[in-house]
Amino acid sequence: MVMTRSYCRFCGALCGILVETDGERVTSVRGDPTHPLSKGYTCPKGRALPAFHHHPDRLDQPLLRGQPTSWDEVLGDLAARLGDIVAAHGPDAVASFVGTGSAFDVNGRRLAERFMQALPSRSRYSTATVDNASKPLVAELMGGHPGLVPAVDHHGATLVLLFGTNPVVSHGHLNAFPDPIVRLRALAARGELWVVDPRHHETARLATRHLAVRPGTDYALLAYLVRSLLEARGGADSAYLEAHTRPEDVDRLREAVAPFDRATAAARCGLAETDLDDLLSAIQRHRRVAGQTGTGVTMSPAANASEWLMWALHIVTGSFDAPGGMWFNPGFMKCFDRRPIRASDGTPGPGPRSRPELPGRWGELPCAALADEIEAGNVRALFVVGGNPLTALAQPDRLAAAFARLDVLVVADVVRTEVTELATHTFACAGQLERADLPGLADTFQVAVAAQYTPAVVPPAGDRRPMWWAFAELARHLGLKLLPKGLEPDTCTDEDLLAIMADRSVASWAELKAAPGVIVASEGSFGWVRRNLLPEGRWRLAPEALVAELATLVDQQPAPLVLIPRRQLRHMNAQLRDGAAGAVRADRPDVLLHPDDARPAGVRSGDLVTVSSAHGSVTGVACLSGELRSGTVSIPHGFAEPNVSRLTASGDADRLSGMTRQSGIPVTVARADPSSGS
Ligand SMILES: Nc1nc2c(c(=O)[nH]1)N[C@H]1C(S)=C(S)[C@@H](COP(=O)(O)OP(=O)(O)OC[C@H]3O[C@@H](n4cnc5c(=O)[nH]c(N)nc54)[C@H](O)[C@@H]3O)O[C@H]1N2
Ligand SMILES: Nc1nc2c(c(=O)[nH]1)N[C@H]1C(S)=C(S)[C@@H](COP(=O)(O)OP(=O)(O)OC[C@H]3O[C@@H](n4cnc5c(=O)[nH]c(N)nc54)[C@H](O)[C@@H]3O)O[C@H]1N2
Ligand code: SF4
Ligand SMILES: [Mo]
Repeated sequence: MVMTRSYCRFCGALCGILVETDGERVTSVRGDPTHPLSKGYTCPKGRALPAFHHHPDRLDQPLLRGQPTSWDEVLGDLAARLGDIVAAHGPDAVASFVGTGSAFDVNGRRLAERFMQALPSRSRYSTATVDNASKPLVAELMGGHPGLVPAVDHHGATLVLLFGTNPVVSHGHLNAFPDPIVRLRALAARGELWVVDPRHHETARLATRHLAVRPGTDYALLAYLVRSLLEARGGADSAYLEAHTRPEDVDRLREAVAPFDRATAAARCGLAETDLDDLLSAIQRHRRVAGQTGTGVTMSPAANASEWLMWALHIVTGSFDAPGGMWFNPGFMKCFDRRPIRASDGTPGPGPRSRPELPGRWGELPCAALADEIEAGNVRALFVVGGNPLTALAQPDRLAAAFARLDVLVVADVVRTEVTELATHTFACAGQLERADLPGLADTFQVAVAAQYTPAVVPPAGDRRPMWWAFAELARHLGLKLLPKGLEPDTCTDEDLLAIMADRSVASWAELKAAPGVIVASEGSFGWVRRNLLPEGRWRLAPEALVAELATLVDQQPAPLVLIPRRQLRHMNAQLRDGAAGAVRADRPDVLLHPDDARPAGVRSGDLVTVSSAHGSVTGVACLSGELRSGTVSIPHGFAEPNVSRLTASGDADRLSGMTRQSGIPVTVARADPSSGS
C-alpha cells in the first residue's frame, strides 16, 4: 500500500486528498486533514475517484471510428483530414469546444488552446457561454479585466449574501468553496448570511435568512437596494464613491435604478416589502457586504443587469477590494497584483458568421452558435476537449444531427460517453490521478492565494496518454510546434511543462515541488485592483450597455411557471451520473415541483411528468417539494434522460454576453401518462 498526497480535480474546490494505491489499483481516497483550506473535507465525488478511475467504460486506447487503434494511426489519419479541411476551407473550419473535464488539467488545456491558436482558428467555444458569461462581461465593463472574480472575505465579512448559488452542493460558482458547511456556519455565526434563491436548499438551511425570490428578478431587488443606499442618509460610502468612481457615473446609476421603488421591486421579486426593508437595514447596519452570485443569476434572462447591480451594491457600500467585503484573488501563478495589467473596455469582437448578431468575446465564440456554424458548413471539424456538449448545450438532438455531418469529430476524454459514440477520432487521455498538475485555470478562483503541486498518483493505464502530448504530437504531424523551445513530445514530461508555467508564480517550481502539500500565500489580498488595474483607481460604475439592459427590464412581465437549474452532490455535470457504473450511489434526476403547481396537472410524487417549453419537452419522475417557490420547476442537467437541454434553445442567447438562457424558461407540466393511476 502506498499513500500519495494529491488534490481532487473534479471541481474547483480542489480539496486536498490522500490516495491509497496497491500497485496500479487505486483503493481509497480520503480528505487530507493537513490541508489548511479543505481541512480533511471531501464530498462523495472525490471519494468516488477510485471507482471512477476503474470505471469499466474508461478509454484505454485511442479509437478511430469507434475501433481501438494506435496513437500513430489515429493522429496520422486525423492530421491528413485536418490538412485537407484547412486547405479547402481555411483554419476557422476547425473548431474546439472546451469543457469542465479539462479545466483541471493545466497542461492539457493549455496545449489544446495553443493548438487552436497555432492553426490559427477563431472557432473556439467553451462552457463560459453556457455557464457564467455575465461575470467576465461585467468584470470587463466595470473593472477593465474579464478575469476579475470577486470573492467573499471569509475572515472579515459580517454580512454575506448568496444569490442563486448553493455552495453546500456545488462548492461554489467560479469561487471555490471547500469545506462549505463549516465555512458557512462560521460566516453565519460571525454575522448574517442571507440566501436569495427560489429554492430553500441545503445552503439556505444554514442561512440566517432566506428570500425565495421569483426567478429572473434579482436585478429588481438589487436595484431597490442601490437606489435606497444612494438616497440622502441611505448608507452609501460617500468617501469610497468619491475616491473610486466618477460623479457622472453615480448620477447615471441613480437614474437607472430610480424606477425600482420598494413596492415595484417587491411585486417584481414576489417578496414582501418587509423582506426588502430588512435586507436594506442589514446592509445599513453592517455597512459592508460580501455578495456572491451563482448560475441561478448567470443563467437567467437578466443576468448582466443583475451581476452589474451586485457589483454596484459593493461599490456603493465601499465593499470591493476592501476587508470585510470582497477581495479579488490575484492568483498564485498569475500574480496579477505584482505586474501592471492592461485594461480592456469590453468591446466585442466579430461574432460567428452564421449568427453575426452574437458577440465574440475573450477569444471565443458563443456556444449558442455552434450548431448553426456546423449546419452552415463553416465548421467541418470539431475537437471536444473534456466536455459533453450533448448534455451541456441547447437542443441536443439538433446538435447530434449536426455532429453527424462533420468530416471530423475528435473527442478527448477519459470515458466513453454519448459524444465518443459519434466521434471519428477519440483520444484516450490520462485521467486526473495519472498526471502531475498545478491549479491553472482555477488559480484566481481559489479561496486563497494558493497552489498545490501533485505528482501523478499512478502511471497511465493501457495506452492512455496525457492530453497535452496528443495535441503536441498532432501539431507535429501538421508541421506546427506547440511545445516550448528545446522540448519534443516524446521526451517532454508533465513536470517539464509545469516548471515553465510556475516560472512567474509566488513560489518557485522547486519550492512547489518540495512542499508537503498546498502552499498558501494569503487568504485575502486587498487594494491591488484599484492600484494596478483601474484607471485613476476608479470603477466604471454605470456602463452604458448595462444601463440600457436595465431600462428594457422596467416593464418585464414574469411568466407563471419557469424552469430553474439545480446541481446535485453525487454527479459533476454529466460525470458520475451513473455512479461509476453502479459502484457508488448515484443521484436521481428528479423533476422538483411545488405542490401548488403539481395539483392542477394532477401530478403526484413518483408520477412521470412531461415538462414542455417552446423549444421541446422532457419526461422525468416528479418529486413534489415545498422547498421550491411555487411557479418554478427544478431539473438538474447532465443526464441523458431527462436531458434538460431539450427545453433550452440556441436561438435564446443573450446579445451582449452570448450566454444561452438556462433559467427562467417558461414551461408547462402535464402527467406523462394521464390514463394510469387515479
Ligand atoms: N440546461 C442546463 N444546461 C447546462 C447547465 C444547466 O445547469 N442547465 N449547466 C451548464 C454548465 S455550468 C456547464 S459547466 C456545462 C457542463 O458542460 P461540460 O463541461 O461540457 O460537461 P461535463 O459533463 O462536465 O463534461 C466533462 C467531460 O470531461 C470528461 N473528463 C473527465 N476527466 C477528464 C480528464 O481528465 N481529461 C479529459 N480530457 N476529459 C475528462 C468527462 O468524462 C466528461 O465527458 O453545462 C451547462 N449546461
Ligand atoms: N456536486 C456538483 N458540484 C458542482 C457541479 C455539479 O454538477 N455537481 N457543477 C459545477 C459547475 S460546472 C458549476 S458552473 C457550479 C455552479 O454552482 P452554483 O451556481 O452554486 O449551482 P447550483 O447549485 O445549481 O445553484 C444555482 C441556484 O440558483 C437558483 N436559481 C435559479 N434561478 C435563479 C434566479 O433567477 N435567481 C436566483 N437568485 N436564484 C436562482 C437555483 O434554485 C439554485 O439553487 O457548480 C460546480 N459544482
Ligand atoms: S468538493 Fe468534492 S468534487 Fe470538489 S474537489 Fe472536493 S472532493 Fe472533489
Ligand atoms: Mo459550469
